[in-house]
Amino acid sequence: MKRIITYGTFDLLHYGHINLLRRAKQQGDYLIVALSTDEFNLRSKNKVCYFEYEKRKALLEAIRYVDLVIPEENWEQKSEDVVRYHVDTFAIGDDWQGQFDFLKEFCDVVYLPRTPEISTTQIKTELRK
Ligand code: C2G
Repeated sequence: MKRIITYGTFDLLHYGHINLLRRAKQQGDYLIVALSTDEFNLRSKNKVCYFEYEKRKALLEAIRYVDLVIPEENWEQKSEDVVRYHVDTFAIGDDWQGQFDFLKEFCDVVYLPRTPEISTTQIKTELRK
């Protein structure tokens, strides 16, 4: 069984996220999503989530491509996660191109095409009009 892991906030879940999760799942058989906690978002990603962690987790768990959701609490946990969960491939959107090449020591690393013209920031901006 080929195990894939990806990371993200996935707040205000939209079709760009779904495309990413589908593409990540297509890399193997089992997809783990490390979901940024509210604290990690606030402290390190400068993101204030609309939906709290438990709600974002429930949304992800309802998606057919997702097999397991774990918390992402810091930037440093990835290599540990890859070992602990016996991950074969780390996958993430190509807006992160090259940022996680250090993980090639532990697993394959793939950067997947980001869906253009959709983002949480854009949704929030348009809703304010
Ligand atoms: N994404 C995408 N297309 C979009 C928006 C997002 O493919 N239009 C992808 C991102 O590239 C990422 C995933 O969806 O792979 C989740 O996006 P975010 O929730 O914005 O996550 P991010 O802030 O990139 O967090 O340690 C890594 C970070 O936690 C990644």
